[in-house]
Amino acid sequence: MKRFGLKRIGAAGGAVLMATLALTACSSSGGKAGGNGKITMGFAQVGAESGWRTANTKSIQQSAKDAGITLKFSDAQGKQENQIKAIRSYIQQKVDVIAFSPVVETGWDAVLQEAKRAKIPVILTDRAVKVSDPSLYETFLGSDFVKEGRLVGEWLVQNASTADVNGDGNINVVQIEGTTGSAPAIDRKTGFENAIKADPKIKVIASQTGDFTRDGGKQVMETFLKTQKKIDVLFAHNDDEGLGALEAIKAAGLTPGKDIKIMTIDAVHDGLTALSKGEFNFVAECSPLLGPQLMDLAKQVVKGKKVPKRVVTVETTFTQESATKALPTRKY
Ligand code: GYE
Repeated sequence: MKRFGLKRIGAAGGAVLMATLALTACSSSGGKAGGNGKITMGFAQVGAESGWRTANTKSIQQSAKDAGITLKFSDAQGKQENQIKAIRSYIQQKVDVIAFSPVVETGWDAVLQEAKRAKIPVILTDRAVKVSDPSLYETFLGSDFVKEGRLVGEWLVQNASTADVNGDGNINVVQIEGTTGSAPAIDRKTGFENAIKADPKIKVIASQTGDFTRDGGKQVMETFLKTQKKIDVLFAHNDDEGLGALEAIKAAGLTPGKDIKIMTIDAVHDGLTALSKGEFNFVAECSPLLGPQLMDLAKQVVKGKKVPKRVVTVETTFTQESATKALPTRKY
């Protein structure tokens, strides 16, 4: 079995990906279409929980059209059981390739084995799974969530001198986590908490899930504001949670960005707007524009070509100045 290295490819790096794939070897397994036949993809989406997800769905639908791929799309409304049902129905419909963004990491072995038995290749997009047999999927396309969390933590360590808002010598962080059990929530927490170990003054004093939604972020922040006396910093696992938290902070008579420093992940338009206004202080980017790369990968696996097991999107980080510059041309 040939080994493939980790490829780092930007959201607009389809050309690089194609070049990479062209060099890879053919395998005998894979889908039935290919050649000039039209490919049908079944895509099981998480839901519509955030601005990121909306942009991701649009990217997938548009790219399928552009690539001439017939897309069967389902929205699981945040429930794993719905995603499993959708995948089973794609297997029954004998689609050429199944792609999905797994709501949580575990519990996929059985349904992925069914897809394998039906010889339908599976591509993971955005979020990872934990399965006993890695041959149950062809490739995983998405961000490095541990790195995103680390970049946020490193920024806080570097800016610690301005983050002790309460001036008591400690930097008290509250964390609003993403969906419990999801790869981005697990990995962002790990990356962040490891990075802040560099400064013993920085402590996570409370951490709770906001399920990646505005409402969730607002509710959790209300609880934090009631139960925690000295909050210096908020780390929200996505922009929407941070935007919900802004409402709670303002309602408590505090000024976001000043009385509480705020760091988030995603960098969708609304998040960058808050950053540009000084209501957020730092945002790590997570690109939702995975559609073009997904369609490229789908065409390859349907032809039975081997593709890199992991394709990582290249991302950046934003401060107030760079957010202000990026906003006019921001695509999502
Ligand atoms: O950060 C969040 C969304 O899985 C990377 O899911 C994705 C996350 C994203 O709901 O906004």
